[in-house]
Amino acid sequence: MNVVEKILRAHLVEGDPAKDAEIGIRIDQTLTQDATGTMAYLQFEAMGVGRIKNDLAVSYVDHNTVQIGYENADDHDFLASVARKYGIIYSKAGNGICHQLHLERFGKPGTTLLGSDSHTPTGGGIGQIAIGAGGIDIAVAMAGGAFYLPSPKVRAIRLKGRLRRGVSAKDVILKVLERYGTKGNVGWIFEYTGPGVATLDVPSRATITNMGAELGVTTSVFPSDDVTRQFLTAQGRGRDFVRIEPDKNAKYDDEFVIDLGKIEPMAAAPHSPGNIITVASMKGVRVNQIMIGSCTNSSYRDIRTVAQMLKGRHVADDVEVGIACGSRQVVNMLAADGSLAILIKAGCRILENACGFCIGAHMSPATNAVSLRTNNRNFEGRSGTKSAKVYLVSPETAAASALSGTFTASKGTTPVPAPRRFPVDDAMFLYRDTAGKGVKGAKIVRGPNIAPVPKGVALPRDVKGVVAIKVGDKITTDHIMPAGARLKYRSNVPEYSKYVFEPCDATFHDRCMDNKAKGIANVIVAGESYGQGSSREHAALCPMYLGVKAVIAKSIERIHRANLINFGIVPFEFEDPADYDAIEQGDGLTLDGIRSAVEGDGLLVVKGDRRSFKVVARLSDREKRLLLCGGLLASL
Ligand code: MIC
Ligand code: SF4
Repeated sequence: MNVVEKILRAHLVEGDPAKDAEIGIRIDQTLTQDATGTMAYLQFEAMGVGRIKNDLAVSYVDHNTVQIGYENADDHDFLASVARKYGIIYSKAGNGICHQLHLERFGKPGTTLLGSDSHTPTGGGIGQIAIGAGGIDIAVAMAGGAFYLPSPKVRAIRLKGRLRRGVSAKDVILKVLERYGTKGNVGWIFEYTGPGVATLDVPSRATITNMGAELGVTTSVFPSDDVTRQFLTAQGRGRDFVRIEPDKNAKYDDEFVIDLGKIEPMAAAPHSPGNIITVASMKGVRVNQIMIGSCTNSSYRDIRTVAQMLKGRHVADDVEVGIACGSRQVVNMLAADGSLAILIKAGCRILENACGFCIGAHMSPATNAVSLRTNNRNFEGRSGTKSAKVYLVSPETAAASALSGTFTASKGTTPVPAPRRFPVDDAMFLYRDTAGKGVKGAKIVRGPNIAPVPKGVALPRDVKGVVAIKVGDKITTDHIMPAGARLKYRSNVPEYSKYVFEPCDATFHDRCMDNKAKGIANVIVAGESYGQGSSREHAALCPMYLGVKAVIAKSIERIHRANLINFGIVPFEFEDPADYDAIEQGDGLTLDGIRSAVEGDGLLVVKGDRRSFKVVARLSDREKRLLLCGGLLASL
């Protein structure tokens, strides 16, 4: 067996992984972050379970930490009170970014982790099957329920050789993205294997599995080997180590070989993590801003590397350089070894160890600026500046470019050795003593920013609708439900719903509310790979609130498709993608017999104003049940 099979088989509760159908797995650990967590816990509360039923649940606060106005702070208080009541560990704002912290302090090889954040696969760096999902799926897992996924196909990414100086893990994952792109990978898990694996430390492995999210795969995983053991031992968690390696004759559905020694510094050009170029091809082009950090590249290894490169030098006059570390542990280590002083002296702006710039919460670049960033997404406008050109690069490229003020490939620096002992301080993880048990009768704190979760209604027999919006290919959940300045409304669905599709068409909300008032259903028409990116279930929940009953797309990405079903929106695909061209925004659509189509084989003939066309929703029995009663919450 390969690593994926070993872990999935040990957690299987339903289905047969050998068949091309849905399987159900037991979830050992869950994580949430504040921006998706409030909704996840409101839904958990609505399930009426007295305390968590899985092994470990951690609630992190890392996204909404800017606290302009009362909303973010209201959310934090709510999350802390929920954690105490239900036996969840609470990570205070300032402790760090969920994925970095979970890797450091909780992730265990051979276990399953479900997180309400698409970069949860960071845990794959220590041999964990770590999957991103919508908040309500996390709520179900905390209540002891299974998580369902299509039985995965496994691709071996066979690594050989060793990286050259100046080249690092970010360049490896950009190479994989160059080969496989950001669409068409739904249902796959990428398993890293081969002799090159042993040359990569845990933070590097985690960078690679983290950004596997951009491929749209279910998750990515490395084996758990001596390097993993060393990392866990240095974190004082040697007891959590188990060895999990593929059998000698392990089989895979496909294979891709990468010679690490041949990789050169790479970049993802605007506006997709799949637009891959080499740094050399941009040599000399001026850069205005450089942001280092995010859950992809914010480990001690990464920031120490940057400090070594900036030592005794100063960043170019006309660039702005910001650094956000992944955790308090990282900051403490940099403070202790003098790196922090080097970075300050070099003219870097030291930011809070949180998501911050990555989610467009602050540090937006200037109009038309070129911004080099070590994070994982460069969707148009995500930085907060629509006209900015964001390139994703390694910490080495970022540091070399900070010094020159232009795109510069790094010549490298002395490799940072894996620390023998990390300074462990868990003081900002609260409620460890009541973890798993909770405090019966504890009060939940609910400020005015915490609104109740709306419930879906049963799917009607027929639907009379209208194309409320027609969008193109690769529409991300950042297009559907923008973050940045709007992020603070995450706990208030009626308010947040005002911004659905704001980056594409700010009139969407009003149009939908008008239709809803007239009893006309809203339908979204989209191209390929609809719903890429973030796990935010609000991209389904808010459209549900606006009366959206169906999405008709050429193809839909995994997490978003699951979220649509969880909120009672039918995810149809065109039988013939060419029909997409024959539909316009504003067209009337009649979906007669939609309920019996969902009950049956998912096939439906839609009557449009211009002509009729066929759509299909391929659904498991479980998914059919959810859709028929109006979503997961309505089904309970
Ligand atoms: C992201 O990187 O897009 C986010 C913000 O972390 C999201 C979660 C969210 O929208 O809250 C993700 O990756 O799932
Ligand atoms: Fe936070 Fe950015 Fe990572 Fe999302 S991708 S979890 S916003 S650091």
